[in-house]
Amino acid sequence: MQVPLATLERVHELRNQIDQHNYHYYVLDDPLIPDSEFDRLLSELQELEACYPELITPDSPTQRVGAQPLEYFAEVLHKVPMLSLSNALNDQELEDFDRRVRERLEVAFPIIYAAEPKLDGLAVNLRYESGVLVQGATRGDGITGEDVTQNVRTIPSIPLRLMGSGWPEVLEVRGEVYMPTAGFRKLNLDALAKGEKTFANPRNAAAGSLRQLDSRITTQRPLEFVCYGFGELSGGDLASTHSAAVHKVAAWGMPISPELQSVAGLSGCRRYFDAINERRFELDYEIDGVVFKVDSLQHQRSLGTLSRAPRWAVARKFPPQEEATRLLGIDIQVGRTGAITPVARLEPVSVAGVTVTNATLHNADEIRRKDIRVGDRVIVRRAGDVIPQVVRVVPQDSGTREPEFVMPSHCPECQSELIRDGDGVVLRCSGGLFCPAQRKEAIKHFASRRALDIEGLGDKLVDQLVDKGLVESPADLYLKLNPELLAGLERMGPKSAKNLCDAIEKSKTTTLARFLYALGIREVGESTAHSLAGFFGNLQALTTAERETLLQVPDIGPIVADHLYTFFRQQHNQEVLDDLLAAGISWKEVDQPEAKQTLLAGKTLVLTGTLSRPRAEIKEQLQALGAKVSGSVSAKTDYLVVGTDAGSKLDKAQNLGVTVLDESGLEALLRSIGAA
Ligand code: 9MJ
Repeated sequence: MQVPLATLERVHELRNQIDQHNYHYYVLDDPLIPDSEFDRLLSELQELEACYPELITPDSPTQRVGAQPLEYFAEVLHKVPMLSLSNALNDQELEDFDRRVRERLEVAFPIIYAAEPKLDGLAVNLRYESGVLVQGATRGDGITGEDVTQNVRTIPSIPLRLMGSGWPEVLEVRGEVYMPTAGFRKLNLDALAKGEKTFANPRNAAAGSLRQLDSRITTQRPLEFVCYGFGELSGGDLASTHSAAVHKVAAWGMPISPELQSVAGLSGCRRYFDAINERRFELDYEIDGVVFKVDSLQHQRSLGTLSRAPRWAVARKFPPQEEATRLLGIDIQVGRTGAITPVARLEPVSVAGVTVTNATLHNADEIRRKDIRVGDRVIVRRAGDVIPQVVRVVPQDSGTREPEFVMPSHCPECQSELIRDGDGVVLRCSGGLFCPAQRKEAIKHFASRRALDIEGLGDKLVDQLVDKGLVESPADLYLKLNPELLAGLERMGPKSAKNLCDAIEKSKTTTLARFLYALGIREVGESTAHSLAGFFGNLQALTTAERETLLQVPDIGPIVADHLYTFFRQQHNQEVLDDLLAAGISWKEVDQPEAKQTLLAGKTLVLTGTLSRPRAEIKEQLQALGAKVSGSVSAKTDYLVVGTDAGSKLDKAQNLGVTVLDESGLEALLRSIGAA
């Protein structure tokens, strides 16, 4: 059937429009039209292609949805080998690298390096011929990889054809396919809910998703791509520096790292490394270091490669986050609310520069699932500020192992019976504040920085105070301690005793929200405490509130309402409150103008991108107005506040129809309620 000219033109027009919108949505993070309109364009193209199948080309945007499963991956021979990187594991090795480069090039001036984060995913080669994606291949051994064309086509940020003009006839773009952390978490949560296998880390998830014979599975996985290099190039040239070449392909629609920078000399490299290391856990994806590449391509050519790695590049790796060590024993820890956690006592090991001697084992089910036994060699992981955890057991050589660990039936601290929580996983000590462990934790929480902030009252000191029977409840801190008594304790001189007494005195002036948080009521975190303070305005109204009233507080559901109601009805807790107030704890009653209550109270905001004021400051201001500030965008988010360089959160907010405010919008909102 002859295709009418008008149809042909429309198909071209639709493809151009869809490619443009895809680019704005997935690469620039800045969509031009609502999703519904995009869907309409795509459906129209699909319908036309269904009527005239001869119009379907591999670079049509309809071809991203996954194809028939393969039986195996074909082999791809890389014409230009895909190199790996040599590592610099410490600053000295980075210095050595820079010196070797300068010596080989015989230059005295500082070398300009292109600096990029080192993504932890899977290296791929994308081959474009006349601007059209014709092949995607994994690195494999660097010489032969696997043909994963069907799968890379499903990655929305990878252009199926390049934008603009002037591309080399053959252009091989190299980079990393990776899975952003948020997508990885969601994938694992969904897998858990379905009883399926989870992935150990985003790298494995990316690799497992890209090496799927069925690309209809790959298409459902949240994969992304960044370009950081090139393979074969013919029939055209790119630029004279690495960074200019990368920016050139970016202009043709290729995603590149927003962190790519040129830096000068060793000192520039060090500064870049420190800056990225600092922000490492704020990034939306996992990285294991940064890469420095001699920026001049001419210099790269004269340096050449050494076996499998170029002499012109180095990966300055972060210290490893996982180490092997021996499990010496399993202790039982009793938390503030009585929750029992098995804790691994480890042979001390340095993980990413911090000595780890303890790690959480979560619960008895986890110990059983991972088959962890005392005496085993185990892998310990530290990520960000979270408590180290035992990831798995290193396979043992010898056949003899200790017997399986058995959880106790009674609290090791107070001998009260341990009972299973509602969900059946968590064991809890039934001793309440009779249990010294719970008493200590309650006092530590009360004094912690975000609660009453008693400086100098450390964990060890609280342990001593409780063990010696000097303090039984938070109120005792105010009623029973004095400088003479404190000075008699271990590691306490007269000066620190006096300082501590001053800090205790100072903590008496606080806010209602801090006070509520300090009480350590189950499930009442800082944000809930702020909501409660904003809603009730005073303690009396809260302690006498009925369940129904509590349920009217924004973000408080039946479980938290129940915890609150029960807490304030217990004679013992009422006494604690009375004692604390009698000890002189006080706060300014906040009167809430009508507008403040209605506009932001109970609203959930998310902050993203770089803002002109410290995030913590904005957060505190919003919370004081009764708003909740959350770390991730969901359907429950009321406002997303975006600074510069907003990333995937903006994307998600727009998809969910969440109101997006820029900083001036937020300031206007605050002014309108008299808060700015
Ligand atoms: C990663 N993984 O982010 C290279 N890489 O360059 C960056 N890997 C690389 N560059 C040459 N940013 C070989 C590998």
